[in-house]
Amino acid sequence: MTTTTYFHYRTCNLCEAMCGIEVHHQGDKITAIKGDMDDPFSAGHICPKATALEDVYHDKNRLKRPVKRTENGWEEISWEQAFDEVADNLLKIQAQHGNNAVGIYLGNPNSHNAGSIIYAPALIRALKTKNRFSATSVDQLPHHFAAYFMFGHQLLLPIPDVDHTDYFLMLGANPLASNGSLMTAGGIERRLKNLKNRGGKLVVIDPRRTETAKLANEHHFIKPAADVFFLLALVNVLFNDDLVDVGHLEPLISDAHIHQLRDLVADFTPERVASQTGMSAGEIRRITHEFAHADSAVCYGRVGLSMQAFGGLCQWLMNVINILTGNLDSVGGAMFTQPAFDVVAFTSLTGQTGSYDRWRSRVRGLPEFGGELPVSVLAEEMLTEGDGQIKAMITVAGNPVLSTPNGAQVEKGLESLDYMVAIDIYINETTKYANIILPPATGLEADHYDVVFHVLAVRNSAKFSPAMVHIEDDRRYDWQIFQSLANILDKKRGGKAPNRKDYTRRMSLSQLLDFGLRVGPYGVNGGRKNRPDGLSLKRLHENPHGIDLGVLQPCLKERIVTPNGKINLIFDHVLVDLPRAKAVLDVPQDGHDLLLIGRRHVRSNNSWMHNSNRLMKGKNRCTVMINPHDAQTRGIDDGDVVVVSSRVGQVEIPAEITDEVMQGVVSIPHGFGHGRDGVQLDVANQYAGVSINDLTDDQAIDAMTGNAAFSATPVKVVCK
Ligand SMILES: Nc1nc2c(c(=O)[nH]1)N[C@H]1C(S)=C(S)[C@@H](COP(=O)(O)OP(=O)(O)OC[C@H]3O[C@@H](n4cnc5c(=O)[nH]c(N)nc54)[C@H](O)[C@@H]3O)O[C@H]1N2
Ligand SMILES: Nc1nc2c(c(=O)[nH]1)N[C@H]1C(S)=C(S)[C@@H](COP(=O)(O)OP(=O)(O)OC[C@H]3O[C@@H](n4cnc5c(=O)[nH]c(N)nc54)[C@H](O)[C@@H]3O)O[C@H]1N2
Ligand code: SF4
Ligand SMILES: [Mo]
Repeated sequence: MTTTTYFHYRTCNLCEAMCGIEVHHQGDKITAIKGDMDDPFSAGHICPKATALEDVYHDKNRLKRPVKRTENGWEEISWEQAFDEVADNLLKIQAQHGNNAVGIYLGNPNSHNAGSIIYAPALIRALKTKNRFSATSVDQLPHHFAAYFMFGHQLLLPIPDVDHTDYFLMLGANPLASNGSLMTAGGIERRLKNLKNRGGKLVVIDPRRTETAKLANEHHFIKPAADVFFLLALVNVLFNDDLVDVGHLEPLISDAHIHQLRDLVADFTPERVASQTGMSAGEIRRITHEFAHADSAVCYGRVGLSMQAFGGLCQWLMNVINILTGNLDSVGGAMFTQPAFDVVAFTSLTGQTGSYDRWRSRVRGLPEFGGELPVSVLAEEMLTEGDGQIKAMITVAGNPVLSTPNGAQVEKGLESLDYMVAIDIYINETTKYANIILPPATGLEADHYDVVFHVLAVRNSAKFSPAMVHIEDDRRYDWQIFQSLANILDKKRGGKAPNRKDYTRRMSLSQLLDFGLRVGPYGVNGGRKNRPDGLSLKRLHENPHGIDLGVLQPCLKERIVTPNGKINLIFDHVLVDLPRAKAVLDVPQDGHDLLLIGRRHVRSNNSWMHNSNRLMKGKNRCTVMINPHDAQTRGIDDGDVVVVSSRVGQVEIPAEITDEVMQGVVSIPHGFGHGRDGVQLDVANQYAGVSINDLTDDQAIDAMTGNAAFSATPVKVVCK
């Protein structure tokens, strides 16, 4: 055992912030994890989760080799046997019931894992199924939807230029807890404080006075899922008060669209929307004027705005507001990154810019987007008998029992399957239903490059994280599992040999990363800034803290991929959905009891970081927050266990009385609900909590995009 301390530099891949970390280790024993002060992007920032990478690394519950569920419990088996059995069982089911009888669900950590992002498509193609699902449709699908229809590519997502903006209008996001989303910005608290220090303004609109709201110059409560009306009124004021000025965007916008837009929002005056939103007409007008008059401004909204009944309209409207004020693709506004490994350019070249309605779900008839169906239909596709029913599932780095709406129904679905495979590192609430679990080597053990989050960052940069340690010969990385399974499925189908043009079938992760960096915009072998000292994997190896590639630059003209090269300000779905909003506006609000929203805590990460003692100890975080007025009228005292019930289920949970949540609103964090039979998470089981998704409704979706509408689930709360 070595006693020499080594310093290992890498990027923390737990959330979207891309913080540089410095891991102190003696061989494979970690002695400390600190922020990397020399990382040009995050400049030393980390959150408490970074140190928990050590806990995941040493976690006794973490699986390292394939396991098979038998009558005598879980038994370790070889990779060869595991791949063989998995392929045989899936192919048998497909032969009997058709290709769509096998479904696949990809969870959030896939997007934080270079190997999964690059290699999962090969497995998906090899499965030949249309029943593909992912966490996208319980998260950011409306962002992709708006980007696809407005800019021509589902990944052309505008990112707030937080480091240069003068006015940040933020809705339904709490970056002080989440560390920023679709806004990769290591050290977001520092960046927001800098914004205030340079005289800028941060305005937060949220049904809860969050950590971020407390830092802001202004916070306004808004009724859950009423944001669409606030945003429509904002556009209305822009037109009526003559504040529209698209500036440099003029060549990209058609006048006809501007005129049409003015008519579309004509009814939504601040006065009309005041009672629905809970915001006064005067405040809405003042915010609009301040936004329009700021030297630069950006309107940004995250999960609170996409996980709701009008998620699609909200994301469209936020783009519209940035465009009408000339703040899109402009310094201090909403900008587009130019990443070194440019997935947007690659996929544009191959025509994979996005897709819509090429097929529909069998039971509810919901359209696919980007090759995936909304995960809200997953349970009914497993449980409804008939041709095309899902009989087998593969879950990859996902926990849909805890993270998708009506989780109890998903659980029933998984229980009813003929066969299930999980590619995962734990036996948790979802993977316990698998017949075989294939566990990858991951985290500190794996090479890493943030293929996704460099595309969503507030600054252009590139960094490669090599594996800290060598893994044993009988371990596999995610990318190797995808590659092996895809190849073995093809081979057993007896078809042609795998397509040699599909590089992911035969090249390693580092070969593909090197290739992507070389031909990318900063690469040695191509791109706009072709130069001999350009990027390659070797260059990144030589710069372990990462390489800064500069501030975001206006670039939409070069990056937009709509057929006519213009921004599509209005698209058909908007015209279909606006009347739905109008109808809701005209209905007097009542008939429900309280409206449920979610929340995040800086020491949680969705459902899977709860097995770290240092993250879990302390005050119980799985509580239902309730406003003092609502508590009093129900005779609820702080700490009382209450029963929260919805159309689909009920949970018992301690009440936390606080005026942080607005009257009429209650909040429960997601990702809890451990401690169930068969779950092998020793620490998480001690802090079990209950699952908010035993209350959220699989029938509640955003009609435009199919995204789950978690926010504003109607619930009753009574004393136990
Ligand atoms: N610590 C931690 N960090 C994380 C995660 C985590 O679980 N824990 N998860 C990661 C993931 S997967 C994601 S997608 C990002 C999400 O990143 P964020 O979107 O910043 O996440 P939240 O903290 O949930 O913020 C959502 C906010 O929306 C508010 N809200 C709810 N409903 C409404 C509504 O109808 N209208 C308005 N205006 N606001 C509403 C909530 O009160 C909450 O403050 O965070 C990532 N980072
Ligand atoms: N009510 C409500 N529900 C929500 C949300 C909410 O705000 N409110 N948030 C939603 C959002 S934004 C998201 S993104 C989803 C997340 O939903 P999911 O992605 O389904 O859930 P996670 O909790 O992220 O589960 C991650 C799984 O990946 C495994 N894992 C971790 N690292 C690796 C790895 O490197 N390789 C592999 N193969 N497996 C790994 C973990 O063990 C765990 O099983 O939840 C959504 N659900
Ligand atoms: S903020 Fe995110 S990336 Fe940074 S240390 Fe925490 S979990 Fe890791
Ligand atoms: Mo997410």
